[in-house]
Amino acid sequence: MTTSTKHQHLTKMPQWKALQDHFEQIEPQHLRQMFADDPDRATNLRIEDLDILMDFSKNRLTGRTVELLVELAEACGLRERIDAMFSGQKINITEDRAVLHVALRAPRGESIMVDGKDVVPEVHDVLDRMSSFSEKVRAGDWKGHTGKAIDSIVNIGIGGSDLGPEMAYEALKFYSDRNLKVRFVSNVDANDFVEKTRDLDPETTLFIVCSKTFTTLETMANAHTARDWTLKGLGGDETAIARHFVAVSTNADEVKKFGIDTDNMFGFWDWVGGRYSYDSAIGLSLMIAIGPDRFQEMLAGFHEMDEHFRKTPFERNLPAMLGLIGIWYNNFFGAETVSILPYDQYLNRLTAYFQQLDMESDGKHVDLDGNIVDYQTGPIVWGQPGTNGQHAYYQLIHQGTKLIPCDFIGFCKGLNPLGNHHDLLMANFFAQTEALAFGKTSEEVAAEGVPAFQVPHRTFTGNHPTTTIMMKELTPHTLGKLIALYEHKIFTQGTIWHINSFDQWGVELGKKLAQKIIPQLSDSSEVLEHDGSTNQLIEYYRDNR
Ligand code: G6Q
Repeated sequence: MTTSTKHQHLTKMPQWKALQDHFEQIEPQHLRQMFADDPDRATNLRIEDLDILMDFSKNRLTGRTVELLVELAEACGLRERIDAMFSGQKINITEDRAVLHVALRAPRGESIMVDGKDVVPEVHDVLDRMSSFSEKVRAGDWKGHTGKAIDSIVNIGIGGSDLGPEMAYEALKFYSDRNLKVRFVSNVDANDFVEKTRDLDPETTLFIVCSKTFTTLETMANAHTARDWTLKGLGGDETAIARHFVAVSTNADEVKKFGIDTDNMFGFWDWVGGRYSYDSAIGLSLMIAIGPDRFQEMLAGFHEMDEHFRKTPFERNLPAMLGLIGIWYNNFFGAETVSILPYDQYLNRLTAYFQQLDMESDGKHVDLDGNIVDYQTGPIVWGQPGTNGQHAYYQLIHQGTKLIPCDFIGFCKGLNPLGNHHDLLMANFFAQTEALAFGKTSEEVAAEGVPAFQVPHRTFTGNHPTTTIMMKELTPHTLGKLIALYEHKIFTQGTIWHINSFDQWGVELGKKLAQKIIPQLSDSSEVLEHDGSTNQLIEYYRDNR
């Protein structure tokens, strides 16, 4: 088991103190002034690499801030931690596991060792099996029980076994086979299963049960309901299950118990965290939708970003800088949240996905040595695609009292050229970061002839920080780069905070309590021994269910 390296307390480090002192100088400055003082600001505070332009000049920082943040990253051992992750060391110390989502996109022929075994050949074996299965389904050669081709795919999973594939399917829908219906059932609420299957035909529906453990309550409940739905629709013949169910799991025993032939099981490994798993077999539904070649293009995009993260000096390193900018606001400005705003409708599930990726990874209050931290860790992540948010909550970002750093994500080309829609979308994209940074002074407002009583209400203070990430076009390849960018951003921050970004003990307690409550709901003779509030709520439910 790898223990954490000897660690100096974060807030006592000279690099941290230097940033605190520096913050005192930066905090009173306005972006308006910063741009006026430095004509090269926009060109100096940006990184262009891997066909990505990341402009961070509209942030409340200077070149000196970048230097100090990079010094902090170095002092916190970011370089060593990256090497430890990429070389398969067991950096997930509370679960004694390696953290190797980067191996999922390692090209054939590379080698990454875990416990003396090269894992890359196994990754490619599974990818090959996924590819041939996907091709069969896409070509109509995989027949259902009654001999009909499959036209509907239902992924059953939750959390990491749902959010990633769903987000990526939505993101890459443009590239998907439109003859296939692809659905994602996750909630244990029956409304989810019923609504997602109401127009599907059991004869032509394939369920992919995705669960690393194959014991998750919600997924197993939905999988059993799907089994009943299939058997009912196909006359009750148990042999139908083999044609209509495949599993993605690390738990072959439980898959067998459920009745799925392990020939129809696609494996992955304990060194892949759920929320980092959609580029493993957990992405099978996506691969069927977009085809194996496009899936491979996506993996190549991930890998490009992995290599960039591993090899590029931090001041030119996209994920490292994105992470360090986040540290600057989270720990020095005291910002509680970060808003991620993709200007692309296909990315409508991106922020929900990043919410899990970030908040489950870095939502920790104990450091790697078991000490309670005395600094802030992971931010609250939220947002939805522009321009819709502009007509809803952007008001608070512009004129509220809270500091909300935002990431704006946009593409130069739209996938569906339709009149001037894309220019309209992007005009808003550019206008928002400009308005947020520079605002509108009361003098400017008054000069427009606005009545005096309205002037304070119509003034925009500006100085609201944004980072703009632009790519040429949304493709499988660019999606891979974008997701890896945020994966490594989160890793960078977790490293600075000296926390384990790869466990999630916080979800356990609620799960255990739910198990205890299940029998109490239907059996009124079960004595309730919760707190007064919980007892009262359960009683109300029992009386009215
Ligand atoms: C992700 C989490 C969690 C997990 C789900 C589903 O990192 O561990 O979201 O993915 O609880 O777990 P199973 O895949 O085991 O069903």
